[in-house]
Amino acid sequence: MAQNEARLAALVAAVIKELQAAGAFPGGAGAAAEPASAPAAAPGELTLDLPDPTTPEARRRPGVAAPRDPAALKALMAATTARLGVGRAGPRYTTTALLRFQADHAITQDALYRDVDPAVLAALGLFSVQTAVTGGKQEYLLRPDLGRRLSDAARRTVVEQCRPAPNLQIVVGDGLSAAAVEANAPEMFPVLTQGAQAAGLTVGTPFFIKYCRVGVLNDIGDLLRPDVVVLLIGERPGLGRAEALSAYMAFRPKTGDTDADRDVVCNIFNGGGTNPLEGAAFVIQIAQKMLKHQASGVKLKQLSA
Ligand code: B12
Repeated sequence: MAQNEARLAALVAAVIKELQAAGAFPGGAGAAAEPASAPAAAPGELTLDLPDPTTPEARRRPGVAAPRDPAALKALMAATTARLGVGRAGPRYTTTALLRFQADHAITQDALYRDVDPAVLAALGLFSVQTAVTGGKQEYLLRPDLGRRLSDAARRTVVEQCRPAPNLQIVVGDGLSAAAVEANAPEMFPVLTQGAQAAGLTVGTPFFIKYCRVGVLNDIGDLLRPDVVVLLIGERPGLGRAEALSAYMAFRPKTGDTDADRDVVCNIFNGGGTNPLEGAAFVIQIAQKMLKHQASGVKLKQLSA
């Protein structure tokens, strides 16, 4: 028994030594030295003893042991969010690359499953309503049809609280990423409202829709009769990229309309996408175009070609 334990301890020590040599732990002799880890915890105390693998610096740190052209590799990695230069351990990922992959997956799951921070909505002065989804995020994911319809209570609230028939109705929906709404809506809102006013457009009462899908545009059109509706909604997150917001737009949407009647400004986020200020300005331009041609989607493209 004691002999087995001794052999196991020797095996673990050998594996740790190997991982250190491969650079998996801070202080190891591998290609990509990580920053120092947090101090050791007192016994029984939980602590994070690995550096955050998702910081921009960590992402840009090459994992290739001996690149032929280190400067070119760094430039290549800085040019894209794709996973380049992650290195390998034999035919496998390095531990660092695997941990980053898992951390990015966690970021994606967080963005998808959590709710938008109520403080962000309050700061934007939005009241909240819900679609016909009643069974939480799981039902929202499994039943897109329910996310395209406002609940009966939501219909009443919207009619009671919103100014009818504005030129521009702004709505925010959680969609597939709470992080996207939090990261971009606060920057977009002032530009949207001021841009609309400068263009001489009347703006409706904005509100927030929980468990929202793009197709809910039709209900909003039926209830409020706005000329143009813009729905700011969280896009399906990618690995480690959860802040991308879309602005889906439609001219006088109504029951039965499809995506062919809609337009979208996508990939709105700072640091690689359409920045939110530009995105908002673009939305106002499209709204003006929709009003001019009294159309949206494919019809608008044909009329404005
Ligand atoms: C998922 C997706 C799809 C799925 C939608 C299926 C579904 N039920 O979710 C499928 C594969 C069908 C699809 C098809 C198309 N898509 Co698409 N799609 C996406 C993707 C990856 C995510 C969208 C998302 O998160 N929406 C938010 C959630 C909450 O919305 P939802 O209500 O769940 O789903 C609706 C929207 O996704 C919408 N939708 C999806 N794509 C498009 C494209 C346009 C122009 C419109 C108006 C609506 C629309 O359709 C869904 C049903 O109503 C985006 C990439 C991105 N960065 O956003 C591209 C993206 C939106 N799609 C795009 C395009 C071009 C198309 C197509 C026109 C491709 C083609 N040539 O056929 C078609 C048209 C779709 C349509 N509905 O008529 C482009 C739009 C570019 C632009 N600015 O015009 C994007 C940005 C991809 C890209 N980078 O090129 N798409």
